[in-house]
Amino acid sequence: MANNRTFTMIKPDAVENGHIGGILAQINAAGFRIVAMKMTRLSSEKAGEFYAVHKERPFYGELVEFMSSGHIVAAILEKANAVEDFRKLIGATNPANAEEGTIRKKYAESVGRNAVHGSDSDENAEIEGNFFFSGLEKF
Ligand code: 3AN
Repeated sequence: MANNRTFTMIKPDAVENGHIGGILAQINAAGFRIVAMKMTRLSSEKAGEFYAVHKERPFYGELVEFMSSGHIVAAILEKANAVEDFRKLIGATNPANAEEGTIRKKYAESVGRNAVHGSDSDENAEIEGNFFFSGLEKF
């Protein structure tokens, strides 16, 4: 199968709790190549834009506040079947339902503070990656 790409963020909870290294090691061990990566912080305006698809959901305000509360690490990852395999690696949105050994099972605190983001489709991976990275920043 041809390689394709997904987009991830290590969220403020995991950055603050010192899990950048552990999460990146698990991502590398699972065979993903890092195409682009940066540590940054979202303003509430930018976080709102990134999560605009969830605007009508009851947790939107909480999500935007949390995602702009601290630093995040954004990255584009490449591998065969990247989107689906990465979602398996991170586990269910709610860590209480995530399988043993998944990133969210190990590092997430709750459904809101759930350590990592993973794109849900090839199309969104492209949109989300382009939200953070220019063509000159992707390798
Ligand atoms: P996923 O990130 O697993 O695709 P989505 O797309 O349903 O999950 O939700 C987007 C983000 O919104 C999640 N990563 C999580 O941080 C947050 N979220 C989802 N459900 C809730 C909830 N019930 N309460 C607070 N935050 C939530």
